[in-house]
Amino acid sequence: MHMEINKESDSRGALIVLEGLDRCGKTTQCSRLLSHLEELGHSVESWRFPDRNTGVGQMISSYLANKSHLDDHAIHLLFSANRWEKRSLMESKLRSKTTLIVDRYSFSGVAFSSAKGLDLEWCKAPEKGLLAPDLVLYLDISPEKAAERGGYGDERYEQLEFQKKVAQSYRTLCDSTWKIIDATRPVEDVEKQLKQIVMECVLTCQKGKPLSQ
Ligand code: DGP
Ligand code: NA
Ligand code: NA
Repeated sequence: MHMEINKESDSRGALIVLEGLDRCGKTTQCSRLLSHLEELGHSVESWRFPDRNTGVGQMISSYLANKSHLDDHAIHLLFSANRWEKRSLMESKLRSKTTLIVDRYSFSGVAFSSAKGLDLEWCKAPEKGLLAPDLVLYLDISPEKAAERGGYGDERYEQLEFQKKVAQSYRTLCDSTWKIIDATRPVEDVEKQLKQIVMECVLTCQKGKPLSQ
């Protein structure tokens, strides 16, 4: 259950999250959405999690590159901490009317860790209190198709068998508020569909949809 933390009528930026398997096309779409909103004169930034630039982010990056090994619970909490360390900046950006297009958020945290077999509720707990997205766009592609796109790198999770488990976790997490986008369609078609949905959300937040956590 989300809790509202501002009054109706405060105009603000929108918190828009893109989720999906590795190689689903999120990063490309985030940058296209960013340019589109900029061209329309909106104040907008594109963010991503993990944010590898912080101290915690560097530990995550080293883990993903298989340069360090951490207990599954410990890395889960680091990913979550990486979102927590950006929370207050996130809130001030939104309140100062900047829209944030975010490449991965809490759902990645829960989907990837529960795919390893960690308890779902345990995985969700540290995410409680982070800002709730105004829109979750799920770029839907089968793990097999994503793998065919080529360019799984050599990071820890970029393996077909594991991605199949992640896809299953996302199916468990997904609810009726998510917009499921067919990510196997041509990039321009996906882009067009995303722009429409995003604009609607940006306008609703401009009009003063309450911020929740
Ligand atoms: P990306 O920079 O989007 O390619 O993400 C790096 C990898 O880390 C990718 O395989 C997805 C995974 N990931 C992203 N967020 C989380 C998280 O919060 N928890 C876990 N366990 N994995 C995550
Ligand atoms: Na990746
Ligand atoms: Na993350």
